Amino acid sequence: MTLRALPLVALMLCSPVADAGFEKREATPPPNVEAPRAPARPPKEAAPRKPRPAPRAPIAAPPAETAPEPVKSVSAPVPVPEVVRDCADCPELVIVPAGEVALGSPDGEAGRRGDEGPQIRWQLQKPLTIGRFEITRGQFAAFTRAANYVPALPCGEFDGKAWSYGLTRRWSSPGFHQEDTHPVVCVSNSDITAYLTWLSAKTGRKYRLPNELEWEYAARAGRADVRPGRSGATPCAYANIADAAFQCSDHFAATSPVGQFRPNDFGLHDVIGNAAEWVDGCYSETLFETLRKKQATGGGNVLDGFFDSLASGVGLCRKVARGGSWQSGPDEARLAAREIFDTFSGGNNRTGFRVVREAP
Ligand SMILES: [Ca+2]
Repeated sequence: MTLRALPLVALMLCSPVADAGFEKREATPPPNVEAPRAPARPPKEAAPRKPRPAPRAPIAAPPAETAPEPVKSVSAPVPVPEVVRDCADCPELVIVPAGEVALGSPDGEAGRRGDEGPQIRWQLQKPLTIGRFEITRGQFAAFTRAANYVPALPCGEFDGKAWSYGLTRRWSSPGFHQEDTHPVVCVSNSDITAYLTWLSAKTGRKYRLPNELEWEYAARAGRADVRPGRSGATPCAYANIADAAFQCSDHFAATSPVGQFRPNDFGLHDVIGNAAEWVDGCYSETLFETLRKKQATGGGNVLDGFFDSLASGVGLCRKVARGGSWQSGPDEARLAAREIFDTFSGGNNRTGFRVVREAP
């Protein structure tokens, strides 16, 4: 029972079922956004799970499919960032300034795993234009209509004890109540790639996912905190999390409307909680150590090709989600936490994404 790996889907990819509609890791064909995709067949049998590290507890069990509770108001002033977007219904973007921040977590941080360090000083060398919010269900729905796109891969869900995958859960029916203003979840790598391709074509601008370093820089907003919020602030003012585990109440049992909670100092909302966020690239246990060594030898702080080389050198490109979700307790809902998934062939009902728009 852990959040760090999804072996069932990994094994599914190695089975004949993979040829019947499941994404193969080694072959990532460009998504066809013009024609509907045939629905994938469910796996024929469950594969045994490998032993897992101790789970990060506590974890919220999924809620019943009921309407959300009343929203708690936040009376303190909220900073208003400069917002840009490429069309009326395009994602709102904020411009994160260049600068330097410590990435990763210090040795003594509660809930820390070894792959969050060593802490490094990292420079964002050019401003980064990144989503103010997670992509919403309404935005994703508009894409599926415009592109006639039909996601085909299963969606995972965690019941508080174990993961399961099936075709009954999908972005439009993730297993709990959602409005169009909620972050889309149950999106796979193929789905996200198709969305980004469509949005780029629609706007004439290049959209992509942030990589891990960009994500953490933007999420930290220059701060070394465990999670957003000034000293003494309740986590429930900044994030939709497994609030009972934090001994506060955010009033949402599953996802909430994006922007419901206070932004960080760069104007980004929901960097912790609500939907966890897929980031670009493959997982490396030694990401921070590799960067530290490169910096120490005068090689700078850019890891050009690093993530791609991981994908080509190993059997599976394990994917990473950052920020924790509505289902995350204190260990996962941290700015440095890295959730790892053995494959990205299917999404899950607690993870969505945020976009980056590249400079012209
Ligand atoms: Ca919550």
